[in-house]
Amino acid sequence: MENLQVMKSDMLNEVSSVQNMKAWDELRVALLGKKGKITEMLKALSALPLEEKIARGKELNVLKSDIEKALEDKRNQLAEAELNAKLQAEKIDVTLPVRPENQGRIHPVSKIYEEIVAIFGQMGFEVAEGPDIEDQFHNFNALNMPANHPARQMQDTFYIPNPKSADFDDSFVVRTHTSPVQIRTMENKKPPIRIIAPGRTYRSDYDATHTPMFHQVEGLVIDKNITFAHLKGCLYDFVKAFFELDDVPVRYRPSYFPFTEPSAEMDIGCLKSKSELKIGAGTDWLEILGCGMVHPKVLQAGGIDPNEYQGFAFGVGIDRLAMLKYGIPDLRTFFESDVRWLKHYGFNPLDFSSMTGGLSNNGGAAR
Ligand code: 2NL
Repeated sequence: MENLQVMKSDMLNEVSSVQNMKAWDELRVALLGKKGKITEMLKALSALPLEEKIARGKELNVLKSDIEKALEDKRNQLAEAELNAKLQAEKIDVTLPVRPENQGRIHPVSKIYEEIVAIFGQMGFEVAEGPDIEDQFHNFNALNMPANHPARQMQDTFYIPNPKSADFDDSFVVRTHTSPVQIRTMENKKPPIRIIAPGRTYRSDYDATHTPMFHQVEGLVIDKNITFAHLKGCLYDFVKAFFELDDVPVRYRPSYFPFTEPSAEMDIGCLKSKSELKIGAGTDWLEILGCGMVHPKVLQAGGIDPNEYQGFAFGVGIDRLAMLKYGIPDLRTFFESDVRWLKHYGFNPLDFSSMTGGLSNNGGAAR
């Protein structure tokens, strides 16, 4: 009968010289499979006399379990080597620059948003944010727009039912402007207040210059002795910075908003021709934004004493500014997520907007 010690060391040598999973499996079958070497030896036990059967059986079982253990260790070793080889082969250098054809683009609305934040940020304004879904107090009542005010009419405002109340006055709205953010700021902060509230707003309207979701920035300044002159100076500086011009003719036309008194619309000088719109020169005027002195009732609704404090506020459409600054004719294309459109009108993500490093960098879209 074969010497089991010699046989075992031969088998262990075979196991350790296996190079891959295929060879490993073949060896496992050759040793422990149905017709494997060890299996055959175990089968042969039945022909032996009892004494020998017991002694040889013990030895064979030890051999079998040692080989099984060696095979298991080898399998783990091969699996680890295989994984390492795969990781090595699939290694990518994440520090490499993106291929130009795969590079993302910054949406014109995001670009204008960044520019506006940069301009007002340098003037000392903070950015305030609030919920898109509002109660009617913050969206309407606090802004001197009581129930039955025409602006609350169903055709403009998207209402959301209140599951806890059947009373229509308790229903919510998706905010029709970012003013409720400013009401919430007045409720929570003591003057002086200097904030801009940029964000999404919603009205039921749809054509080349109106989409049901659009973007607005409102600004609010509240302190002692704030006058209309502060408003004019602030907005004049804003339009010069925004259009990147040393001087821009501006004029204010009387207007009406429920939340400001007096109210005005600000125009800037421009030249309109068939093919072009030139900002900053010429005999035409272009409406840019609405503004005014905060109505005493609005200050009161925000918990601020109008006998002690005054404020000015303004509101400007971000999408409209983007259309103007970059010559984009149809607002609806802003929200179609067409990658070709974004490639054409979008901006390089690495061109940050700042007041010291150039607002729009290339003076236009990076193409
Ligand atoms: C426009 C006009 C405006 C405001 C928004 C405002 C907010 C508070 C108090 C007073 Cl909390 N006013 N916002 C004021 C004047 C005009 O927006 O045409 N926007 C596109």
